[in-house]
Amino acid sequence: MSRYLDMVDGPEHVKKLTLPQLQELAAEIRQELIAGLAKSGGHLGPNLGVVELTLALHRVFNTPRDKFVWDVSHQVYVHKILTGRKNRFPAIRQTGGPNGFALRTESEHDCYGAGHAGTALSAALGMAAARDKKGTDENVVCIFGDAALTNGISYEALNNIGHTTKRFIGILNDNEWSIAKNVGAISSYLNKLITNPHYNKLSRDFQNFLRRLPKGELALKLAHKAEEGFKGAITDVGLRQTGSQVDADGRGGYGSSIIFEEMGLRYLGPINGHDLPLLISTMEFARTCDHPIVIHVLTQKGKGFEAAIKFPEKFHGTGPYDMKTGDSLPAKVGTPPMYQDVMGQTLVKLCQKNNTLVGITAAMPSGTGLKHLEKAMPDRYYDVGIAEEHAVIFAAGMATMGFHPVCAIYSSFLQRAYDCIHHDVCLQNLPVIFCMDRAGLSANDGPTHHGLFDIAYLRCLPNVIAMAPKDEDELVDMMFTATHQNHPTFIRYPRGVAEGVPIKDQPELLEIGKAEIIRNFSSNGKRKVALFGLGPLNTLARQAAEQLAAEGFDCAVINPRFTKPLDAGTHEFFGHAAEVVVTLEDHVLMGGYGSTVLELFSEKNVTTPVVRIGWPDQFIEHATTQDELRRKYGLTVENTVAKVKAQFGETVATTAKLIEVA
Ligand SMILES: Cc1ncc(C[n+]2csc(CCOP(=O)(O)OP(=O)(O)O)c2C)c(N)n1
Repeated sequence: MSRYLDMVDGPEHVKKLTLPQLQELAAEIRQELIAGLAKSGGHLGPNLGVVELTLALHRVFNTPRDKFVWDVSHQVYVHKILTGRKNRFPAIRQTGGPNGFALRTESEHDCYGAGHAGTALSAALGMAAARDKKGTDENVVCIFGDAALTNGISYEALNNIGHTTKRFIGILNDNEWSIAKNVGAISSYLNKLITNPHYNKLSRDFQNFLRRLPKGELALKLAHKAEEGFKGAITDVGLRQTGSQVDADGRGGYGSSIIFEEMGLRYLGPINGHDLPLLISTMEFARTCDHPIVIHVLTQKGKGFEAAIKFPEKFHGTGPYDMKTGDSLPAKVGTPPMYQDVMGQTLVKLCQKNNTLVGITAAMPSGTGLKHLEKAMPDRYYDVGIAEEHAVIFAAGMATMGFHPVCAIYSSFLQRAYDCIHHDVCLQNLPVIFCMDRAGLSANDGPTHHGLFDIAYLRCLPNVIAMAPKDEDELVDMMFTATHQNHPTFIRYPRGVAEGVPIKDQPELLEIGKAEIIRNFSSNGKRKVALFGLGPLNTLARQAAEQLAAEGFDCAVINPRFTKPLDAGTHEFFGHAAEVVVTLEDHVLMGGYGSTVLELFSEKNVTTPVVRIGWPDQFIEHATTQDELRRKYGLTVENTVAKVKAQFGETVATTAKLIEVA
């Protein structure tokens, strides 16, 4: 049977369908999402929630002329399907397929790229201001989730909108979930807006607008009915937090006012985000508004797929799953633990012995592994929302009072808190511990999520101790060691499964700034190569050493452990002793670990050639696997061996090509 989806390839087709046909199309898109992502994984729940919303947007507005700015933009799959990328959609987040986020280079319908949360309102306001300056009349529509309202930048934008433009359409996509359950006062406040009829704002002029539409009265009645029904539905399935509701007293903390209206935006809603006719009418109304407006839309994360409704956190961003049951594919027996779980479980053990330790996450309890602490010791656990800057300064504050906070934040998301690291933590030399997961590639996500810059952005700051474990056992040692320091301490480790080594019962206190010699020269008269493999690339260093040894080289392998303070003595010693030094790092070469070694060698007059293996000075795209990208960019045993040989005047056919990119 033919599907409407087969006939739709651009927004112009959406505009031609009747309402019942659009509703059919919504169901077909849901099926496409559920079936497609079962194979590749991806952000299923968020996208199932915005099917009608996205259809309504494309029905009413005209991209690329009109602008849709999506916060985080993990919920743009439906938008991608409707804007010419339907055929490529099955390869989303895979090599050569569409990126999982909005990407300006991918389509003219993606007017603004993202991947990190909280940027959409500011970017959309910038576009609206530019439009006003140019005197053009395109619509700018910003779609942001309830969790975007845990992020400070969103308020910085809201503070400016009313004073900057008269035409701005915000759509608050409220499903009450961040990745985990949304947290904090704003979440309770949104709950109040929804559950208290006092706030319901299907205002008089909107009602008049609906009445003027053909069959307007009917639409209005339907709107109310649908809304009531939806409110009932969400209460029934217990999606809303209860308790903590306070009486209205006028303003502020006990607020009875609508925050958006106080900030100069008109507020409309809440409306049922799965009611297409109502969504369409509301957006048509918004298009006519000569005042900034926010439409509060209620959606259900995972709608249409039972498992995703039941387990919103798992299906926020999922790996492949069984389409019928929603079960994840079973891990192979003997698969090593995930780094994030090692970190989370270790923190629980450390907290049990040390009362000064607490864990802080910026809305990522599962991804960082802090969910283990949340479960075991909830009074030592803080989820501050998508608020990395706040998380870091909050940690600094606790540290001034004798606590030893552990901030678990992905490497790429920590970038946002750079000034806080500098101004609040390092300048005051406070003992905050940073556990930076996803330091390295996040292959499916791509450049917004690759954590390839932290060595460079941290090593220039005084007081910093920065480490990278070669395996999960060393991660535990480093966490233990960090709890003994009175300085800002950073530990970077990669995404995903660890190396599979046993973890000692008792962690070892590491000497700060001391490298580990894994394999020394055997002084057998052969050509000497010293390989310094940082973090997970120590494995690569060991493998390259084995191959080089088999080909007539005398190899030493060193685990640097610290990028700051660098073990100057060990680096200098092997720098002098070797004929070629190799540094390997899962980080950009520019400003990274290899650069640190070069600086040291320059200072100490070590003139031995240094081959640096790492990521080039460009943003690395997404791909199906990390290995593919490593092969493409030369972070491989073959390229390492070839580059070493090239230093000795031996050329290998593939060397030249790989050197260009590595
Ligand atoms: C700066 C930053 N921190 C953390 C994240 C991880 N993250 C991705 S989506 C998300 C939750 C988004 O929730 P919401 O905006 O309400 O959208 P929903 O998925 O519920 O539709 C988080 C925390 C991020 N993308 N950026």
